[in-house]
Amino acid sequence: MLDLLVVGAGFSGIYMLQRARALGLRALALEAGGDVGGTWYWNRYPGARCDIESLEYSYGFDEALQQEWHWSERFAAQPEILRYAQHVADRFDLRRDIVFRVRMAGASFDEASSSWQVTADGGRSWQARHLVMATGPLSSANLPDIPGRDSFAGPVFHTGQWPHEPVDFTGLRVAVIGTGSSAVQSIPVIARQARELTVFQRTATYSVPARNRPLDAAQEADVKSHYADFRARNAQTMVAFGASYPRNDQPVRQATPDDREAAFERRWQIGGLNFLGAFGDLLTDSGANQFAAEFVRHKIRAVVRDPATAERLMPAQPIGCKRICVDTAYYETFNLPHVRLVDIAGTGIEAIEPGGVRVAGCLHQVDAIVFATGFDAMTGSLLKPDIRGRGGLSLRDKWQAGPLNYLGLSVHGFPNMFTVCGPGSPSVLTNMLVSIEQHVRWITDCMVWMREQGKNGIEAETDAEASWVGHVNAVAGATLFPSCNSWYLGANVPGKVRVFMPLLGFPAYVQKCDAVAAQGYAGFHLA
Ligand code: NA7
Repeated sequence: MLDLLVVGAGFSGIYMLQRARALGLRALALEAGGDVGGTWYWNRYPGARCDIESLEYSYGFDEALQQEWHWSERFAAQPEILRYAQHVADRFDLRRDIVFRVRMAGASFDEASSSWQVTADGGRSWQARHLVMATGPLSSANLPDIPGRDSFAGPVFHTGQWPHEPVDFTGLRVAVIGTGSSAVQSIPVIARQARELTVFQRTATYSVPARNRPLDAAQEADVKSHYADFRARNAQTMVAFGASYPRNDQPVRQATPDDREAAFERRWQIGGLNFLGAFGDLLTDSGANQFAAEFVRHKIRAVVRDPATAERLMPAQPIGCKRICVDTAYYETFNLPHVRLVDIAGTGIEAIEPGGVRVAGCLHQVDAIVFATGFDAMTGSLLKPDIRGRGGLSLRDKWQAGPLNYLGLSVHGFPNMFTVCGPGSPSVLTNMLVSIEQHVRWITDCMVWMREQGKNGIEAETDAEASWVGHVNAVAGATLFPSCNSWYLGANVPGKVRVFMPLLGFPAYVQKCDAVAAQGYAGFHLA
């Protein structure tokens, strides 16, 4: 029997494998893709790029690794991040314990042996003491069920399932549906090829310029001279990144109008997600938020020449309650004569027909459709396989009213199952690499502790998980996050229960996890 079976060989899965092996645990990983990389294996759409800076979006667990790897840009593009994941897999010889092109079908917990029986499509199966779901919070594509969707005569793409072979839009009329991060990154690149580009927008989005550039050699050398300190400082921020641009805790109304605009402008010029760190209350006070929102709307007006298009691009929701986008020439792209914006707020898309996309009775003729419609976030990839815990309890049934778990790590009724960056943990509200490393360390330390203590079963207690979900929602409730229809709340998927899933605040979460472990895994039942 394996000590652990890991599902997924993205950044969570490969580090889980590396650390388990280093601690003398027998581990195997299953991966649906043909190689490591997870998100960065699947999301190959034009313009795909990380919105966390390269020097931060990388592992810190091995000093030699972080010294030897060189990033070429401030924000790395998908091919380079994929090469990095492949490099890590080679460097630590991880591929020999990864079964590729195998998709988990289900798993069931056997009480007698206190172990998991995991099955894959095609009928193969494995037995393991622990099941580690390293399936990623944004890996289950959301392909909306639009009438006639499958009748379209031309090629159809989803940004999160992009083909491996090159896609050439030259001379084609292309539709992009959605205006989240994937759309904002791909639209300017697709526009360079397409003959016509029509963007279907349900909710206008706030986007801040990336100001991407080649990585500065002096900055790289400086960070590498004290990499551990650099990472530790980042891990002490709420979001586990961006300590180089410290958040100004001052409330926005304490600043004079000139100072306020100057602070926003400074961050706009720096570029990237740190824009919302300009003042301390932008995500907690809707009046304060309006100042930042209006600043961005003003930028949109200044860039987009056609006033009607600029108006349609103007977001109305609080800035930041949906993840802000980081772009290169997104708004500028709408000045190109062959790019059009179709507002579908209120109407939605009526139908997809062989020749195009119909909205409010009007057929927009296109040759190719790109769905940039996001993911069934946080729970989608956990609920796709049929996971059965003690007594045959299904995870889908257990989570009918939302993902009930403790620390985003463990579910009552599902002993010895851990979720890496599961709902209820900071995950997508942080630099994912930092959260991944913290979870992998915590989970593997727990397994080693169990081995030393002669325990063969661990699961969250019911009280602990109920109060944890309450805590996650209370923390979010003190902010503006729940005030719009974001995927954090599951609002982007029709019929999904509305529960705020990620936890805001990395340092407090780490403290809590450490305290739980120090108290002999308080809130967990051990067998
Ligand atoms: P997102 O951010 O969920 O964006 C998806 C976009 O697709 C968004 O504009 C949605 O509009 C739109 N959408 C979703 N369903 C539909 C339907 N049925 N009709 C029209 N438009 C629709 O996904 P991304 O892939 O861009 O980014 C996900 C994360 O990956 C991102 O936050 C980064 O962390 C990396 P809506 O806003 O729901 O009205």
